[in-house]
Amino acid sequence: MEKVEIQRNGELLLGEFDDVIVVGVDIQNDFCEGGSLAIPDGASIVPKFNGIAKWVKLNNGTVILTRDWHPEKTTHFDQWPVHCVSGSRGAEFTPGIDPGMADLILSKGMGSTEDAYSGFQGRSADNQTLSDVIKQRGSKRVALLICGLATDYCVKSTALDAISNTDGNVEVIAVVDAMKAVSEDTGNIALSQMQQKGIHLVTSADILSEKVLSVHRKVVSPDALVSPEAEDKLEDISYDLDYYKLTMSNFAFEFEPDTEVTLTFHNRGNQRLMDYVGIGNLQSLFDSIQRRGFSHEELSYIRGLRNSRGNNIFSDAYLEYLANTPLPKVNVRYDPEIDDVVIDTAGIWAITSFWETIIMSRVNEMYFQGYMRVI
Ligand code: VGL
Repeated sequence: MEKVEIQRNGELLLGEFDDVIVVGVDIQNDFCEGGSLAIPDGASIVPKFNGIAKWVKLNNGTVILTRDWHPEKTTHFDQWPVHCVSGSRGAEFTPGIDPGMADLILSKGMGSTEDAYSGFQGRSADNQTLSDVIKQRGSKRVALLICGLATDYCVKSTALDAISNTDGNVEVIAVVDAMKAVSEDTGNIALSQMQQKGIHLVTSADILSEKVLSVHRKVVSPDALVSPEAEDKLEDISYDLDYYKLTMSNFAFEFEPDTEVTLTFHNRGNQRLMDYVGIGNLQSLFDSIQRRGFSHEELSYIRGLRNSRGNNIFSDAYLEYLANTPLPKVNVRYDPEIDDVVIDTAGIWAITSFWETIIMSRVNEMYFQGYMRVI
């Protein structure tokens, strides 16, 4: 795929969208290893597709699977080996693809003279088409992600149809590592043709890192229960602090004022964190806590803390330090190596250490919010 230039510049290249739809084209047994029309390494896209599909779900988007669903006799088989006969094992989705996660399954090629390479020719059990689904989004700005098998046939045909069937509010995005071609040469030609028609070529890591696009999220907090004042308080640093953290920071301030630390947070749980938390959501939360710093109220509360003898615990010098020292920036990123989110920050120990509790508790909170929604 060396000739294909992946568009990537570390910026939100395509900006923010109102909605996202992913189409997994024909990820079926007959197109994978052991199938009658096997595409080399066809099944290797399954984890890539699933990663994208979960991210789409997390963003309240729509997951669509298409499938070839041919009759036993069709003129289509004059050109191709018999494949994906409706109801056969070869027509089943490849192991690892869970049809239950799809919002819609579109079957195509059901007529006896119908090739139906394009997903736009598919219909659901209740007779919906891909065009219907896109039209239902009205004037919303929609990101339409295309993955699947095979790049040089059904994927290409679906992607090009998407361009001719949609208006300017739909961006068509091909996820190049979540698709495979029958042959590498025709696959590369197909990708260039897509690019020439205005289809964006990106990798699944580009999508998961939210560097190419983000989706406007509905607020995930139990918003109805949170008043505007309480919402404001959620950005308080002390919302996540215990007394111990202040004592530690005070110690660092007094005795190790120049010591720098780097904090890196990896998920140690056995669930993939990114299935539950949005990278963009976390980043913007940490950015807003960072911009705001300690509030007046928080500082005066800390100033008022007294020990059992009635003396102030924290010195004026320390309070002044808290008031005037910004928290370092936090970087939330997708690490393709571990296929999950990594969070890091670095700076002077006395101030940086606050992030430890803030990050841990916010990630946990967001994880459980996501958990309650995903399940
Ligand atoms: C396909 C050849 C024949 C595909 C379908 O899904 O790309 N290729 N039928």
